[in-house]
Amino acid sequence: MRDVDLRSDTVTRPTPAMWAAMAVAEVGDDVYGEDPTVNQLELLAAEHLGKEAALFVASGTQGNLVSLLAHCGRGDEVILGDKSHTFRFEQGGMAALGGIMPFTLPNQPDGTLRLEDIEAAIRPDDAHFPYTRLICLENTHNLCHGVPLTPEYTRRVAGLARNHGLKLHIDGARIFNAAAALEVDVRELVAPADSATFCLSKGLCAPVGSMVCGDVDFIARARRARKVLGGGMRQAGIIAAAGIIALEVMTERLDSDHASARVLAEGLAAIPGIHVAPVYTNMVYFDLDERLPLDAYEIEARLAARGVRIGARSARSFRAVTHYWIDDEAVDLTLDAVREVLGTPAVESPILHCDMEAEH
Ligand code: TLP
Repeated sequence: MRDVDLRSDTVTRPTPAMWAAMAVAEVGDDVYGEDPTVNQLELLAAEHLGKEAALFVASGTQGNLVSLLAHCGRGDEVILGDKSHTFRFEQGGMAALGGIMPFTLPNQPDGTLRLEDIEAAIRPDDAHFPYTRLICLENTHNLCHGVPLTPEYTRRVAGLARNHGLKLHIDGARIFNAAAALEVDVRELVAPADSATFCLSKGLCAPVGSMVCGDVDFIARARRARKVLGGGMRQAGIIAAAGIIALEVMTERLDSDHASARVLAEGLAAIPGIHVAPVYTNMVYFDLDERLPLDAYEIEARLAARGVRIGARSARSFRAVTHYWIDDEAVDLTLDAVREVLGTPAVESPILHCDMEAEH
């Protein structure tokens, strides 16, 4: 039975080219700055994002944490979205390890923070308050259905940050998906920011790793923060070799994952009782009608028994994420399995299309 795993793009295994590159990677001690493959990856990442320097870190979570530690001191405050990954899913690392306080603002359905909300959240210079130091955005925005943030919006937030002497960080775990969806150079998306992270190990298929990008001074501070977090990785060239392929090759093919997501969404939307959220990139969020007798956890288990893995997010909702290993056949198998579990016959025609653009 073929295994179809749509729980996340984090499940992606390395491509054959990555395995080959890892087998022959030149390595050295990266804590001494002597791993040539890591050094090459860092140069390439900085170049791709249009920043002065870059740092190879273990994960997206570590990348965001070292960025926050490099921008903020203890007692400083960070403005970020209430649906951001950094606030929701990083164990409060900024507070636990950095003494940094999150000031959350409501993420709008399009993943943005309202400029007036940001402005109102910035603390005046008053001994009662912490110093506001940083604004964080997330692009694409995971919990907001994988929506990309535009360069225009990012520039406006950066302008506001600059006017108040604040820094701007972008959690760009999937920034190359944003660039592909918006058809812009990724540099445009991060140029207004002081720092940006992106993940090599999600849709880009590398087995491990993320990059932190920014100016030379910021990266020097981030490097120190990585070390204190135990992130000095020594002969990391083995995994950096896969990262180079992720960056140079895999960033060029993300449109195909977005197309698969649209086909999957259209197929799901045609199944009675399923409501599909707008699809912008590689994420398909969908809900179950209250009248369906099975809950999402039961459906998840029955799909898994058929070799199809989709993550239930609550008793009535799911997220499916497309990636390199999800081809047309995998999408068909998924739709067949969902129909079977819900007891719905395949819809021949006409296919009901959900309007992907409607809510954006
Ligand atoms: N997201 C994972 C889970 O943690 C939810 C996923 O399956 O989507 N920023 C964003 C926007 C992310 O979506 C993630 C991972 C991270 C940071 C953290 O990356 P890792 O898992 O490498 O620490």
